[in-house]
Amino acid sequence: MTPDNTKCGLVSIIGLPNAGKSTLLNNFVGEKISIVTHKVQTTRSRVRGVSIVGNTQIVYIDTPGIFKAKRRLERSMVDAAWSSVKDADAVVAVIDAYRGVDDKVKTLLVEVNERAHEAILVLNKVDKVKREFLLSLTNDLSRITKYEAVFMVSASKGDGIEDLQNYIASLMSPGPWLYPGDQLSDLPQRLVASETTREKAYLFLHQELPYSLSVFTEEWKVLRDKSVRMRQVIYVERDTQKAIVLGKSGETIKKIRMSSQKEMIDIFDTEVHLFIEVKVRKNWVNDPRVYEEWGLKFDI
Ligand SMILES: Nc1nc2c(ncn2[C@@H]2O[C@H](COP(=O)(O)OP(=O)(O)OP(=O)(O)O)[C@@H](O)[C@H]2O)c(=O)[nH]1
Ligand SMILES: [Mg+2]
Repeated sequence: MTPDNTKCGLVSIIGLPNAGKSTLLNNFVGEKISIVTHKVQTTRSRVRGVSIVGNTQIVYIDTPGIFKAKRRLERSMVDAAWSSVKDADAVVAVIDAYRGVDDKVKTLLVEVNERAHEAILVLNKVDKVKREFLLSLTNDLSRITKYEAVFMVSASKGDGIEDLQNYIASLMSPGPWLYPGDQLSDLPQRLVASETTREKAYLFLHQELPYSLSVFTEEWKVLRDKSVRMRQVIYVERDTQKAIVLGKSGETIKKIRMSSQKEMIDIFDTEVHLFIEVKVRKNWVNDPRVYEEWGLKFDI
């Protein structure tokens, strides 16, 4: 049941690629909503995750990392990130403390501070750095631009998340909740399924990952016994990339399929029979329908 005197707000999570934005979103929500890998440019579109603190509903928006975008898909991803800042009541700027401060971080922090209504600086991955380093890092950062609120957290271990989330809740304004109290995300199930397989592909393809790899869930059939028969297609742009995704005697695609299927059984809480096909589709990154499915701008 929704409590009285509710508060609500949109909070965008922004940062360079690999800073730990998606890990942070998942930790805020308490469930895996957004896929996480050790590779840059994992998140491709805006992913909403919902969290409730007392009478306050916080709607977080995980975004693609900010980088110097060249290709259409890249430009569209970066545009999605910045436009979420415009709509947000508050922005969490996430920095990888282990990586330290360089020009890219500086530019980002200044820009977020200029564009955001409320900006919060979060130093993430503090589990990986020494305390002395953190102190000199915060000193450096305070010389670049002034943030009213600075938090040090470990998104993967959960340290410092509660304080951060309480602070964010205190910034939200009175108003009705945007989502029912038990809804954690706005991703359609098909997209969740596609993203799960994309995550596994990123994890199993190590160095050889084709940048443009994409997963689409083409069939989702609920069988009489309530299990789901699912057919997915992994698109790549070249034959050589297809060979990489398949692996020697199909070993790699088998690992991807098994691992994705296992996780989906968990997520959807039912038996899943997953079939994956790898197809070459030249130039799919210039297909407007793909952008529409992901909620990304095509003409950019
Ligand atoms: N040690 C440590 N690793 C972390 C922490 N947070 C995230 N990571 C790791 O950092 C890597 C990137 O995490 P993501 O959450 O995918 O980063 P992201 O900012 O969403 O990346 P993009 O979507 O590519 O922009 C993963 O390997 C995470 O496990 C943390 O607090 N400590
Ligand atoms: Mg991400």
